[in-house]
Amino acid sequence: MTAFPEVNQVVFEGPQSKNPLAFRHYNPTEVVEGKTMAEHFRFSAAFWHTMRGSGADPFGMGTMCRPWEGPVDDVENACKRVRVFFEFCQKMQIPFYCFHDRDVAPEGKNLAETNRNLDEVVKIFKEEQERTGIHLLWGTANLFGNPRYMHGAATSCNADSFAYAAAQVKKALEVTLELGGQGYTFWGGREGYTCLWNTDMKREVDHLAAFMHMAIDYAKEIGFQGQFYFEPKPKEPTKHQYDFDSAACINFLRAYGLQDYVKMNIETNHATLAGHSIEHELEYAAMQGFLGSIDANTGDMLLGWDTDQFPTDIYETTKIMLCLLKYGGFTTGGLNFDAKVRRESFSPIDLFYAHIGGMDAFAKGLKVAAEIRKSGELQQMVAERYASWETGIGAEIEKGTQNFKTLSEYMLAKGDVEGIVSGHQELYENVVNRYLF
Ligand code: XUL
Ligand code: CO
Repeated sequence: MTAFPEVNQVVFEGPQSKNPLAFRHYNPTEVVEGKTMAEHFRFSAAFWHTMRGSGADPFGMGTMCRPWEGPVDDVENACKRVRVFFEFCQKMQIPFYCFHDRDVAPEGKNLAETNRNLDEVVKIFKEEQERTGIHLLWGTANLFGNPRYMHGAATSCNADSFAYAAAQVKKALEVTLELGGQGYTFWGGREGYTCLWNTDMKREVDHLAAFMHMAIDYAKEIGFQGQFYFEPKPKEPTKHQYDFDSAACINFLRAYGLQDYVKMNIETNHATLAGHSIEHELEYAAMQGFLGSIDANTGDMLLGWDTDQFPTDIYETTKIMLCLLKYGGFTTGGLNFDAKVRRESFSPIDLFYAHIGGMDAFAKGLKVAAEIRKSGELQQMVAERYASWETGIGAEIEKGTQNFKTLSEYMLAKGDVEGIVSGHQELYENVVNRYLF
């Protein structure tokens, strides 16, 4: 039985290929800067979009044609869907996947039945992992969809909602461990607020930290050694999410003593919603040792909401790969396509076109980034820009041997600043473009 009879294996055919079901740049075994492309990217497919994306939006119902879906969303149907997912990942040469608990198995009458449903489906995941060699990059729990989380989960005003969320994450951690997952992601869901009049912010943020500590404690107890990630998003669904951006998240982690256990999972479209670029978010996290994983997608600059489109912009993938290479790449993390096909792209084959486009855009970005790094041109220009810190007063300030008094004496003797040079931003932009076209 095959769900995608029109696709064999998507393979690398080279830049000249016009085959829409082949890679033009992603060649998993090609070595760039000492690692294969497969090792660099650790590509992952998102179960929630790829298998559960219905195409529904606030203005219309689902549009997707998914012939493998049965008439009812029961455990049997869920198990069948898992096999389809693994066929897809295998044909795409995608070595990892991510899921939320509720994407993969239907909720039952109560928590116990829901947990049993999940266990049934997890058996199929295990079988399929063994059959294909595909691994779980990270697991997570959906703490936002059910009405019990209308006020949030860990930050809810209702203590039972917190308790239910704890029970859900406990189970999600067990399942992630069972599947050999390499990480676990916290995304805010509804952890934020819309109206400060009815909100005790301090209490909510304290609770969020307590919740994460409980998750970490439980992970230790059961022997889950995967990496925890925190995924920033500034808004949607709440107006003010507590996990606004890398800076807010890292501050939160440090303030509550979580910094040794949690790294960042950074998503392109979320960065845009925060008024940042993805490269800003990555650089900010990475320079402090918090870069964990990436949710790759892109937004639409004209729509301004979280459209979760597949990334195709080579300029952007180049910037992402420059940052990743600079900081040594992923360890436990990977590049998860938290992206969905457009509502109008309803046929199963579109799932292939979408992922091929994303993987090729990143592969091309990697090659361009490696070329830029190899020439050393940009690094040289930046080094020259900061040359005043290499010797003299600059070197002394960095060494910590200067203070306000000595610097004042230095400046009084010198009279004024010397040696300011142009930022040459346009030149930098032209240099980068030279590697692109
Ligand atoms: C939502 C989002 C989530 C997280 C996992 O915007 O990105 O799918 O990646 O909960
Ligand atoms: Co995401």
